[in-house]
Amino acid sequence: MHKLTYSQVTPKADFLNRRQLMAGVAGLGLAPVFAGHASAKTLEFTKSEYKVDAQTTPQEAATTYNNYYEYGTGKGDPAKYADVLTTDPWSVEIGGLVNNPGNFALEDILKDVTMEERIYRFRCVEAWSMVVPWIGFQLSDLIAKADPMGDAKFVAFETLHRPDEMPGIGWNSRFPWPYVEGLRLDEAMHPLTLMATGMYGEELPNQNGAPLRLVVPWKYGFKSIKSIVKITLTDKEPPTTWNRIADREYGFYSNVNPEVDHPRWSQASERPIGAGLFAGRIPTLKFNGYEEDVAGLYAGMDLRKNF
Ligand SMILES: Nc1nc2c(c(=O)[nH]1)N[C@H]1C(S)=C(S)[C@@H](COP(=O)(O)O)O[C@H]1N2
Ligand SMILES: [Mo]
Repeated sequence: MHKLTYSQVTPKADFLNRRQLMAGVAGLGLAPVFAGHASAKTLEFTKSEYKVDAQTTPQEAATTYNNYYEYGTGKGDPAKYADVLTTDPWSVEIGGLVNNPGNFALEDILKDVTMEERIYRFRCVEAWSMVVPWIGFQLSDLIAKADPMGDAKFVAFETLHRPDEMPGIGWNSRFPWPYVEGLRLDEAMHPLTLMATGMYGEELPNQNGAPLRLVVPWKYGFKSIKSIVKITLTDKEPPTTWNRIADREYGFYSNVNPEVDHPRWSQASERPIGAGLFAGRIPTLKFNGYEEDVAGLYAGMDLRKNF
């Protein structure tokens, strides 16, 4: 038998509202409900207009079925092993073609950004998907502060490389660590592109990329790089980890596209994680449902090659 957790019954946002209500009425202690997430701090944020009309993935599923190869290749490995990561203190080095480079403490970065909850679809290239209530700020806020130079065209991202707190680095020593990703500057500046520090009303669990990860909802999940320590503005397309490993399978753009199959499997449909035993596959949407917002970024490009 499966233990039914609260998040499977009521989406977390409703729960938080109810909790506020109840606290106002009777000050009830609801700590037992949080038993599984006792150490997670709740965050302050405003709700945003970016909210898909779909059933949110249960928190339990989104935090136990993960890809984070620094903690192993099994879906359950990150939840098992990522606890050891030290996420405080944390700083992000911002450099390259910017007028305000520097090494910034995360707490300072977070002082002057607008934190929002956004419920986004999330589609892994492996043909599974989730609907996640992220908490974060627009990457454009951060890049604007860095003040890109005129010749900056791309943004490169790098994950922390700390082998003694990332056992998967040793288990998979042929992998080209550290994990790196990149976006074109206009993609990075798009209002949908989020830097997340939380999900489900709480700080990001380590397995989901604490303390700071990228979320690009119209691209395959591997673009959404976790535990970022370095952001570099460049004039050349930066290398990306999965493209380095298999360039025939994982391109730089990697926009979700049901019409362009992966060389080894179809991308026409996807398996919603945590939707229940009898939930079937659902059709995959072009640009993961964000076509209206982002198709303009790729005007004139051949989307069939734009994998
Ligand atoms: N540093 C790093 N970032 C990463 C990965 C990884 O292995 N290492 N996996 C990527 C992949 S393939 C996916 S699908 C998402 C998974 O995010 P989630 O575990 O929060 O669902 O993280 C992406 N970011
Ligand atoms: Mo993925």
